[in-house]
Amino acid sequence: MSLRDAKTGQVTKEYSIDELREAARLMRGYNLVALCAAGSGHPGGTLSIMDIAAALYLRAAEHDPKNPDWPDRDRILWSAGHKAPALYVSLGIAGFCAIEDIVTLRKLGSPYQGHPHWLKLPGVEISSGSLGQGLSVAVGMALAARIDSEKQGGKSHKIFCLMGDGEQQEGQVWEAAMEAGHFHLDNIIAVIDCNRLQIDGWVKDVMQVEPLAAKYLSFGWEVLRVDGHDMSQIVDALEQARAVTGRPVVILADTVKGKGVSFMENQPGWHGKAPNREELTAALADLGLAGRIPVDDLLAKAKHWQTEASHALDARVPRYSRDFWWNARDAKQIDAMQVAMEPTRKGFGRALAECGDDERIVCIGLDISGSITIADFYAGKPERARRWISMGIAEQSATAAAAGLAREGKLPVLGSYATFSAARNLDQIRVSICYSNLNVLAAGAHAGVSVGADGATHQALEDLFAMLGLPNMTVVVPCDAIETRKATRHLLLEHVGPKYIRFAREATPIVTSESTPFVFGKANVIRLRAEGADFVAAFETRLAEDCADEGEDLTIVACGPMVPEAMRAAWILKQEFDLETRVLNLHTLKPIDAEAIVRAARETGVVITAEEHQIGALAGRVSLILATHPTLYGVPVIASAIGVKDRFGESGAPWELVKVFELSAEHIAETALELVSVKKHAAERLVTA
Ligand SMILES: Cc1ncc(C[n+]2csc(CCOP(=O)(O)OP(=O)(O)O)c2C)c(N)n1
Repeated sequence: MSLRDAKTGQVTKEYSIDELREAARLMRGYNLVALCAAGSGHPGGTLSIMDIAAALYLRAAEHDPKNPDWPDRDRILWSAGHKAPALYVSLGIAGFCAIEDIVTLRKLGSPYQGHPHWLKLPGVEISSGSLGQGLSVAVGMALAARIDSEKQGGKSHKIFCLMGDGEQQEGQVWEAAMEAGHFHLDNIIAVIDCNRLQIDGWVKDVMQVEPLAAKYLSFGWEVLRVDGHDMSQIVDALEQARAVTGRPVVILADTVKGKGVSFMENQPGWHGKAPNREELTAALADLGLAGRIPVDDLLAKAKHWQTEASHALDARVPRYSRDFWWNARDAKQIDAMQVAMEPTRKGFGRALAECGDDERIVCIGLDISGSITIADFYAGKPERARRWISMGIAEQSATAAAAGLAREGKLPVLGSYATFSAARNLDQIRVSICYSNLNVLAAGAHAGVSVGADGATHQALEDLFAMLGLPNMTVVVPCDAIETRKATRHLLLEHVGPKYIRFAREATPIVTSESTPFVFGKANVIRLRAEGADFVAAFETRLAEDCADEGEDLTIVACGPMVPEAMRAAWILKQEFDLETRVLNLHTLKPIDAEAIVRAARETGVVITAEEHQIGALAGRVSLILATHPTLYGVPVIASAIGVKDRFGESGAPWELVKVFELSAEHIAETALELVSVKKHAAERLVTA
C-alpha cells in the first residue's frame, strides 16, 4: 500500500520505517512553524498524532496526490478538526499541496482554515471542527461504498477516521460505533489518538472514557492497541486493520500530547496555544530540526500573505476624511477618542464568582471552562467544588442533565462555544428545558465572527434564530463585559425559567459603566454629546423610556458587540455629516422592548438593525414590530439591516472579520447615509407635491 498513480496503478513512492520517522519529524517542525505564524492553534494534539499521520498518508493509505478525487482512493477523515495543521502538513508532505504554503494557516483568505473545510483544499475529505461527527460521516461513506460495490462489482477502498480520546465523550461517537458494528462495516478503520489529555485536564478526571477497548469490542469492533509513537507498530497495525473482514477496526494509539517538544509534552496548557518565535526555536531544537527548516523564509511568506490580505481588505472598507477606528492614534489625531477593551465573556465569569455562594447554582463544565470563564465559579473556592460538575465534551447529554438538575430545584448553568451550547444541543434545549419550562441558564460564548482564526465551525451565527424562536426562552445579548456581568447576575438571581445569554470572545470596547442603567427587558438610548478624549464619556446613556425625542436623523438598534460599533457609527455620522443618531442598545432580545423601537421609528423615521449574527435574529424581531404595531400603520419608516449575509464565517483575525462581514461602524455609517438620503428625498417630494 502506498502513494499511487491513479491512472497507471503504479506505486509512486515507498517509504521505509526510517523515512517515515524522519517525515514525521519534519512534519512536526512545519506544523509548529505554521502555528507560530498563525499566532493561534493546537500544538498538543497535532504533535501527538503526527507519527500516525505520517504512516497513514505516506504508507498505509492508497491515494494519489495528483488526483485527489480518484474514486477508489482511501478516505481519511479528521473528525478531530482542531488537528487541522497536522492534516495540512500530511497533505503537504504527501504532495497534495506545497508544504511551504501551510504557513498561511488561519489567515484571511487562506485555504488552510483553522478547522478543515473540504471545499477549500483538495485532499481534505470532510469539513470538521465540531467534535464527534466524523465517525458518523465515515459510516455514511462506508455504506455508500458498499452500495456501489454491489452495483459496480468492487469498491474496496477504506475509510480512515481520526479521533481524539476526549472526543469519545460525545454520545454521537457511540451511535456511529453501534451503526458500524451493526452493519459490519469492515471498510472503516478508526484511529484514536489516546494522549489522555483534553482541554480541562486529564481525560480520566474530566470524564472517563476508558476502557475504550472493551467498549468498542462490545459494539462488534476489532480492537488493536499500539504505541502511537512507534512507527513499526503503527504501520503493522494499519496493515493488520486493512486485512480484517466482517467488522470495523479501531486502533487505540497510546500517545503523548505535545510529543517531541520537551516543554509541551503532557502539558494541558499547550492544547490551544501557539508557540512564539523563541518557543518555536526551542521546539525545533528539541525536535532535532535546528537549521533544517527555512523558518525565516516561511515566516516572511506568512507576513507577506497577511500584508496583501490586509491591503485588499482595507480597500473594501468605506473611507471617511479621517480614521475613526478604535483607538486610532497618529500624529494628526492626537485627540481621537480612546476606549478600554475587554472580552465580554469576562463579565460572565465575574458574575458567577460573585453569585456562586447561592446554593442553588450548579455549574456544568463542557471542557472549555477556562476560556469561556465558567471556571471562575469555583476558582479559589474549594467549597463550591461539589457544585461544579465536569461533563466533558458531551453537550447534548449535559443539557438534558441540566434539565434534571433544574427539575430538582437546582439552578444549573452550562456554557460552551455558542455553536455547541445552543445549536448542537438544540433539541435538548427545546424539549427538556423550554417545553418543561425549567430554570436553566445556557451561555453561548465565543459567538459571532469575531471568534476569529478558529473559523466557520466555531463562529455561531445562527444560534439566536433558535433561541429566540423557543417558547418560554429568555434571551439577553449584552454589549460589553460590564453589562454581561449585570445581565448574568439578573438572569441568575432574578429571572426564573429557561434563559440564554450570548457573548463574544474577542476583547471589545467597554462602553458602559457601573452606573449605566441595566433594566431587564428595557432598551437603553445612547446619544453622542460631545467629542472628547474619552469615548465613553462622549456619550450619554439612559433608559429609553426616560428619553424625550431629540429629533434625531436616524436610529441604530444594536445588541452585543455591535452596540459599540453603532456608537462609533454615530460618531462618524456626526463628525463627517452632522447627523444625529439615536443608538438603541437592545440587550434583552426576548422579551423585546417594543415600545422603544416603535418610538424610535416614529421619531426618527430611519431604523437600522446591527447584529453579529446572520441577518434576521434582531432584524426579524424589529421588522415584525415595525410591520405589525398598530401605532405604526401608515407611518413611513425606512429600514435596513447590518449583519452576516447568509454565508458561513471563515478564518481571519477578529477585527479583520468584522470588516470582511461588513459589520464595522464604517459599514453602518455608509448604510445610514443612504437611508437618511432616501428620507430627505421623500420629505422633499412631499413638500413639492
Ligand atoms: C462539539 C465540540 N465541543 C467542544 C469543542 C471544543 N474543543 C476543541 S478540542 C477539544 C478537546 C479535544 O480533546 P481530545 O479529543 O482529547 O483531543 P486532543 O487532546 O488530542 O487535542 C474541545 C473540547 C469542539 N471543537 N467541538
